[in-house]
Amino acid sequence: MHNEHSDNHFQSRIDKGEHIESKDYMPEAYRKHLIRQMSQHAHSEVIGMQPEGNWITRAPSLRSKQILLAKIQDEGGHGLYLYSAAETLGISRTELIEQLHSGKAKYSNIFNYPALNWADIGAIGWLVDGAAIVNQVSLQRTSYGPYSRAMVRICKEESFHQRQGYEIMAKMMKGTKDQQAMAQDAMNRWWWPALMMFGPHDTDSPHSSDAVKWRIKRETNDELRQKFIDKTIPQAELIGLTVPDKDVQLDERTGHYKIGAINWDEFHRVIKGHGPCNKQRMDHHVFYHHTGAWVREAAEAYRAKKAKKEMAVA
Ligand code: FAQ
Repeated sequence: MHNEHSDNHFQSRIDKGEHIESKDYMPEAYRKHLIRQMSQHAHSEVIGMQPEGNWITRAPSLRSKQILLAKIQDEGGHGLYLYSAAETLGISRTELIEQLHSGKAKYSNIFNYPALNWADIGAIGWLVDGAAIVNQVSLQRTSYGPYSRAMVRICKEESFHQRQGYEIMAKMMKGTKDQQAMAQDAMNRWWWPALMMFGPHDTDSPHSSDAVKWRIKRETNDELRQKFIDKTIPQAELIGLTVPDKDVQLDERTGHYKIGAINWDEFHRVIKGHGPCNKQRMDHHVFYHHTGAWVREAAEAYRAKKAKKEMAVA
């Protein structure tokens, strides 16, 4: 059903701050917008397990290994909540994965950079999860009910992730000169890509006007990026790290930090598939998706057998 009356009623529900649920009327463009964003969010969580997974066997202590394992496991779980929430919009998991493999669906720019050493695990937790939280806290108030509820749960786990990363960085900054240099080097490499996670500037963001009108986005790309910058620079200074930006300065009048220009050429190159690790990340996902086909088949066979048994009892 599609008519002007339904669209007006839908928009008035959004304007009143009501949640839209999966069986409620929604314009097709709203549904498509959500499938795009939520599936890309889900893919990011799952692809995001790769750079960190690389360090599980090389974590420097049993404690740090346990913490990293728990964090990565959470990320897999976040992907599952988000795929399930996206499926309530009438698309199957199989289609979503096909879109990832064909390149139709993106995932976050940030996971196309390599995790070269243990300090990178600190930088990922602190900066990448830190940026993710700022975005996701805002998305807790997004207009689509299943997405909003997934975000509430994800945010609780994400704040532990950010602290895991900051603890690693703080510890390294209290260590030897070499450890301090490693932490600074990781900060230098992850700072700018983390700022790009919030997407292009508002003036160059094609999806923002619909997203704001439909309250999918409650704050804009630039507003959220600024929040992250204002929160993170004092954290860096507290442990003795330098922000790799010669133009950064605190505007005493507004209380906000001003930063130098972001390299948008790099951002576009990376999201078009030409970052340092795009090929590696996708090859890995495709390989294990196919290798794991028997697990999905076994789960399906188990489900069918159980359903048959229940039918027999009833
Ligand atoms: N990377 O018009 P806009 C995590 C694309 S957190 C790649 O501004 P929109 C946790 C965008 O898709 C990371 N592509 O788009 C974790 C669009 O292209 P399309 C995931 C990007 O949607 C931590 C085009 O540029 N979080 O995984 C990016 O209104 C550690 C134009 O952009 C989320 O996904 C980017 N950064 O705003 C896991 C949050 N930015 O689709 C493991 C939910 C933009 O037309 C370890 N998503 N593009 O082909 C959002 O809030 C929004 O989708 C934005 C982009 C803000 C990311």
